[in-house]
Amino acid sequence: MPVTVFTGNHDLWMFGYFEQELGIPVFRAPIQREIGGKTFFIGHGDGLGPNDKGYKRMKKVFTHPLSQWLFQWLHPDLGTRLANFSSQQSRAAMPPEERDWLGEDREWLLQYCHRKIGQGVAPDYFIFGHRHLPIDWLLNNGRSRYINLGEWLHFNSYAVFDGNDLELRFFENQGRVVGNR
Ligand SMILES: [Mn+2]
Repeated sequence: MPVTVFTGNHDLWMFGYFEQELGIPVFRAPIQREIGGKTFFIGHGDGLGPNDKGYKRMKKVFTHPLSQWLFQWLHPDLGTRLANFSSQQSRAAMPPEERDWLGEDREWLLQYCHRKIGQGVAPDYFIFGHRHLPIDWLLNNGRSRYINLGEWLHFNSYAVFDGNDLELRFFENQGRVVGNR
């Protein structure tokens, strides 16, 4: 089965291993693809939209070769501890029971989709993760949909494209999709 990986905020230091050893393509920025006559705009979703300025700054630092060079001089005991700490910080920032729809003005990825549509990018599906909430939202051009895949730790949610339409599903779990359709 072909696998494609999109790096997100937990994978900023994913380098060539998947591509070189496993032949799995890795994308570090959103891509657009046509699949079965439908158009898809796919990405992880980190650092997109109007806000999240702190993360955008941090991403610049983390992806800079100088920071990566400096980090490799830390003793692995310290480096691993630092990496675990920073990763837990961001996971704890949004516990599953608090993951409610924030409203159209506070959902950054929704705003990102609308901005893209304003720029003439109007795929059938915008597909993101990162928000950790299963979302299927009809956008304001009346045609494009913002799909958020949710996540696998609590909701077990995923999306299936049957060649005609795309649907969010839940594996062995009663799930709820946030939507406006
Ligand atoms: Mn993320």
